[in-house]
Amino acid sequence: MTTLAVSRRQLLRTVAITGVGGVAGCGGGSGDGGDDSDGGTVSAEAYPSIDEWLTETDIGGADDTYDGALTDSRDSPSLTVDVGAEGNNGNFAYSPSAVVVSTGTEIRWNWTGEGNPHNVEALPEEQLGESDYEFSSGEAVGGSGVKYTRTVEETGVALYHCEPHFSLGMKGGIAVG
Ligand SMILES: [Cu+2]
Repeated sequence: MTTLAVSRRQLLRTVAITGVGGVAGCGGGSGDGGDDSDGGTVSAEAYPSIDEWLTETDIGGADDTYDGALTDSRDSPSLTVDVGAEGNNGNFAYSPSAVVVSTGTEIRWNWTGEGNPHNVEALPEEQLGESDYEFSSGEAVGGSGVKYTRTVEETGVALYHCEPHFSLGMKGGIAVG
C-alpha cells in the first residue's frame, strides 16, 4: 500500500486559503497553562542546531528568552513572530524565537515598533552553516506595522538573526517539517 503524505499538506493548504483566522495570543508564555490542545512546546533535543544557535556565544549572543523548548505551531497554517519582543535586555528578541512548523506554513514577522530598527536575516554561510534557508528582510527598519512574510516549503531548519542586535542575542530558529 502506498502512503501519500500529501493529504495533511493539502489539508493545511486548504485551511490557509479559507481561514484568515485570529491572531494567536502572544501572552508571555511563562505559565504552565492548563490546555494541552494546540500551542504546546517540544523539547529542543530533537533540533540540536536550533538549540546551539540560540545558546552559543561565539557567533552573536545567546537569546535569553530561549528556555530549551520550541513552540509547537505544526497545526497552524501560519505563524506570527513578533520582531522587537521583550528580551535580551530590552526589546531585542523575536517571539517565539524557537518554533516548529509544518511545511507550507506562512511565517509572518511583525515589527512591534519597540527596540530600535530590526531586520530578519538568514545567512547560512555566515552563521553556523546549518541553516537550510537563506532569506533577508533587507536593511533594518524601525516603527511598528512593518511586516516580512515568507512561506517555508521545504523540510529543514532556518536559523536567522537581527543584524543590529545579533550580539545581544536577537536570534531565531524555525524547524520545518
Ligand atoms: Cu533587532
